[in-house]
Amino acid sequence: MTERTLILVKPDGVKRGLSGEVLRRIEAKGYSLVAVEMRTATEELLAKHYEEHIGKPFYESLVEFMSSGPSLAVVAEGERVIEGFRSLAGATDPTVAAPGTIRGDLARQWSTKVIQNIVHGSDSPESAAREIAIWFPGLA
Ligand code: DAT
Ligand code: MG
Repeated sequence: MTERTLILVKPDGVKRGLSGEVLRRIEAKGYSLVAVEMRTATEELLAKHYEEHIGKPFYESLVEFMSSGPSLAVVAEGERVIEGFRSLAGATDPTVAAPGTIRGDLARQWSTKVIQNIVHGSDSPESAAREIAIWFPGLA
């Protein structure tokens, strides 16, 4: 069944001029872009987006980083796109993310405080539906 996922080019990716490179990889893989919008996330939006991480030691610095500048919010579509984009993105820790992935090729650790890893991708159909509703409330 064709599905949709929520992808973010995070503030580090936008600042480094990598938005186009991420969109290029999504399209080169064969997925369709459904919606694309530049947005600066507020603390309130991030509390919903990162609900599962509230209370963890890195939560406050994660919110500080994620609200530090614009992100490019993207909805992409295709057969198994949720799993497919997670594979394109690579492992959470950019230092050891496999070469060939977005994080493995383009990201690295800059400080011990927060992991900056260029992209977010929904991790399940439930997360995708929830996150698309948060970032694109107008999208059916
Ligand atoms: P992912 O983005 O791969 O789904 P996640 O949902 O576990 O990873 O975490 C969300 C983000 O929070 C992640 O992209 C980077 C940051 N993060 C996760 N674990 C962290 C940690 N132990 N220390 C600092 N930042 C962390
Ligand atoms: Mg996650």
